[in-house]
Amino acid sequence: MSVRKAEPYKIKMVEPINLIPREEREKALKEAGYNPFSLRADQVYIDLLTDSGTGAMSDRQWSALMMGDESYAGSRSFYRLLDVAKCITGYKYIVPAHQGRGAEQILLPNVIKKKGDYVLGNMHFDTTKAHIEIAGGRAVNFIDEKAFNTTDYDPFKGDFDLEKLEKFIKEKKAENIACIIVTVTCNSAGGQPVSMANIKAVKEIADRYGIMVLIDAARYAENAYFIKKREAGYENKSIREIAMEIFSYADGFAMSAKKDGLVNMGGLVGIKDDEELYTAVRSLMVPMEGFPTYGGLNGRDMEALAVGLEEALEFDYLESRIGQVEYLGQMLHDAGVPIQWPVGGHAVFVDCKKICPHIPFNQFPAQAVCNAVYIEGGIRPVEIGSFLLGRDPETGEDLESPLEFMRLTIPRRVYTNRHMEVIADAVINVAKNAEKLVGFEFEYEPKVLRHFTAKLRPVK
Ligand code: PLI
Repeated sequence: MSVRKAEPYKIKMVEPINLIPREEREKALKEAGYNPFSLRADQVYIDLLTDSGTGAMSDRQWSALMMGDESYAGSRSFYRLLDVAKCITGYKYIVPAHQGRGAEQILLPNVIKKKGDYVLGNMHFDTTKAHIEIAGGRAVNFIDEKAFNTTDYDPFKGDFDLEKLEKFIKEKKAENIACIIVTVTCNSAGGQPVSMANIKAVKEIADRYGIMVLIDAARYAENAYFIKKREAGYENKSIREIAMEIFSYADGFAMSAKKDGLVNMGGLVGIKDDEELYTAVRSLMVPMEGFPTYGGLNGRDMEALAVGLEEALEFDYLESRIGQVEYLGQMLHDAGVPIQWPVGGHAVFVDCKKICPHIPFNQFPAQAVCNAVYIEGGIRPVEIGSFLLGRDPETGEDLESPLEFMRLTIPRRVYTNRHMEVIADAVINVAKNAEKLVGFEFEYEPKVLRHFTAKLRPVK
């Protein structure tokens, strides 16, 4: 009989959290314009807004902070980070950045050579799409249709539709395609992994047409874990070996280190061996992020990241981290709450189209569920649906998202399974009474990235 395992750590420091009374939650949400982004963190009991930069660092990381070398140029901490990142990825060039979008803003303008060039992805994250567009490119998604069927199990719902991808390249011609970005795991589709076979096939297609492949590596370690657990031939490989193979099928990567880097702030760009691209990235970096040996990071941040990158590749850590997300997902699934199935790596994505079929997409059903979950349990989820998607820039019409998700995003090493049970109770209660929920309309709508600062009111 195998021995049951718990979290591979014990807790050395705690941060108090507090559930304010229901009437106060109602008042707080109203004052926040029915947009949980505008709540003060003190008004939140369990914060599931994001897994980005919200994780707990280990004692090894905290002690590494003390070793930070704050030299403007040539910091020892930079070289330490370089050694670790090179060893994990096998890449020749590594450049630090202040976070994921910092990495995108120095890499993408050097890859998108002319206005209107396409950047193909499984499903680009919103900051990636924004940086593609700022650099003059056009972002197109090729996620396999299976991602949109939230009910049926598929081990790799982050996969590309390879046929569609190749057809598009043939139609639009390789010279009009800047690169292909493989986002692992695929956040927007529900934290769903991409199989190694699919990543390899994307690389083969790209090579046939001479197109560059980049990895959006924010959650690469979690993707490697899923490959080990679900893909034949990888069960006996280490997470490190799998990660190295993922990176081997690309020419470069942008990484938000706030996820699988296990730090509160940080990012990286990696370039396999293209010296010309590296030189271009370094020159853009100086005005945008900082001198090439710190890239917007303190020396101490680079030390903590060097340790975090290693810790995130430990199998026991990943098993416990993803196991906790699965624990929450399983409780919801067993209670009949519709979720993206199987559960993704960093979050449980609740299918709110199914919970609130009576709320039209332009009254934001997932936002209605998020708000109700805050009122119910002081829990702050985030909407990933039509509220986030915004309007068509040409017609001004609200765009309809294919999926209306409430994302319950689990920070790394922060909450216990008891918290997961409390979250499940609140979500199950809300789902049971969902027919009473109403949609929302705008009181104030910002022109860009509206979901962060919009103010809403319930539809009468
Ligand atoms: O938040 P940044 O700038 O460190 O990283 C941007 C970013 C890039 N790619 C992917 C796949 C992301 O998920 C991502 C950021 N994600 C956030 C903030 C999230 O809440 O999911």
